[in-house]
Amino acid sequence: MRLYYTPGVCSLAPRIIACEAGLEIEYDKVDLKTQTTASGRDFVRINPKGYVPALALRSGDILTEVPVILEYLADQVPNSRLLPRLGSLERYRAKEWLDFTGAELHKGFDPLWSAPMPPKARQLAVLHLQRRFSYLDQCLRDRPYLAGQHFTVADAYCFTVLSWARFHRIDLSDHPAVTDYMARVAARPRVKQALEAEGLLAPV
Ligand SMILES: N[C@@H](CCC(=O)N[C@@H](CS)C(=O)NCC(=O)O)C(=O)O
Repeated sequence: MRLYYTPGVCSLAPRIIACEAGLEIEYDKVDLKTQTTASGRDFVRINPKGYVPALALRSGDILTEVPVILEYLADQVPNSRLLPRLGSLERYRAKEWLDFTGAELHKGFDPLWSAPMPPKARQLAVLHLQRRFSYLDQCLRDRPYLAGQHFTVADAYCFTVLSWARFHRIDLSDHPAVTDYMARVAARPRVKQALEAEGLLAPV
């Protein structure tokens, strides 16, 4: 398999899961501006949607969309607990978190990437995100990970998206359970491995 990625963006989530699951994957870096890959491929021919991540399967098929790629990767290693058993309520809970992360958090950040942004519009976008963070904070007060006691694909995605708060200078100090959660996930050895591979670990 080959993952098309850009450092630090949402494609970090599948890399984290590949590391957590011990999957052997090739990586090809995408320059989103030029739509070319480090290996010289035309990315639009790989994913006509023009965004990362895209996962090339051994069959030659291409999978896109973060939640789908994460589910596919977790299902390659069914005993890894990265997603609960297919058909169980716990599986739907984990998918509920995946969808919340995609639709409410990931897309909540979208307006902030478009520069320049009028201050009022930025303020509204941040306020909207802060409401979602408050909900997240309540949920994380009684459990270490989104879906319960075990780290799942939803945590890889949520951690990746929440890490953008620092870049956008969004204060998370009103959400202590969220900041503890971020530290907990960042301390996982395989998460560190993924961050290091994308050059995202701050020098000590
Ligand atoms: N719905 C897509 C969203 C992917 C997405 O927003 N990717 C961003 C990086 S986080 C991107 O490549 N943006 C470049 C663009 O849209 O041109 C998914 O779940 O994979």
